[in-house]
Amino acid sequence: METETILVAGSFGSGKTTFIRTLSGKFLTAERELSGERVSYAERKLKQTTTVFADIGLVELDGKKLLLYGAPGQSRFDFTIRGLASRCKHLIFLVDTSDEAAVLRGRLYFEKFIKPYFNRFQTRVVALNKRDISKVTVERALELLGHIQAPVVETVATSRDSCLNALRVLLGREAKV
Ligand SMILES: Nc1nc2c(ncn2[C@@H]2O[C@H](COP(=O)(O)OP(=O)(O)OP(=O)(O)O)[C@@H](O)[C@H]2O)c(=O)[nH]1
Ligand SMILES: [Mg+2]
Repeated sequence: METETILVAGSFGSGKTTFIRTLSGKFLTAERELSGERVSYAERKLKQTTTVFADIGLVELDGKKLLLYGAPGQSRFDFTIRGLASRCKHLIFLVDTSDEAAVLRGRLYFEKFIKPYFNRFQTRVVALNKRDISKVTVERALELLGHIQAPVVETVATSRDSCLNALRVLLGREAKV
C-alpha cells in the first residue's frame, strides 16, 4: 500500500495533537508537562501539557496509508519544523480560530515557520480549527490570516468526520468551504 507523509503544523495549542489522535489507529506522542524557565507565562496559562519533538499517527484512508507528523507548537522547539518539513510531502496548516488573537498567532507562525517551506509541499490545506467554540466568522478569520495559496476547510479536531474531510481535501477529493 502507498504511504503518504503529512505534516500537521500550527501555532501553540492550535489542535495538532488532538487532530492526529482523533484520526489515528496507531498514535505516538511526546507530550510533557509544561515546565522549565523557557516556557513563557502566556504559554503556561493556555495549557498544562505540550508536544516536545513530534506526534506521529497512522491512518488508512481510501486505500492509502497516511503517516501524520505533528510539529511541536512551542517556540523552543522551532528547529524540529525544518526536519519534519523536509520529510513530509503534504501539509495541513491548523489555525486556532477560537478568537481573533488566536488567528493572528496562526498568521505569525505561518510567516515565520511555514512560508519558507511552503512551496516544497506537493499539496496543502488550511484548516480553520475549533469551529465549535469560535467567535470569528470564516470570512474574518481568512482576512486576519492573509492570503495563503491553499484550499480552506473548517475543522473540529475532536470530530473524526471533520478531520477525515480535511485529509480528503488535501488529497484531492471532497468539498471545501
Ligand atoms: N473545542 C475545541 N477544542 C479543541 C479543538 N482542537 C483542539 N482543542 C483543544 O485545544 C487544546 C490544545 O490542543 P492540542 O491538540 O494539545 O494542541 P497542539 O497544537 O498539539 O499544542 P502544542 O503541541 O502544545 O503546540 C486542548 O485542550 C484540546 O482539547 C477543537 O476543534 N475544538
Ligand atoms: Mg501537541
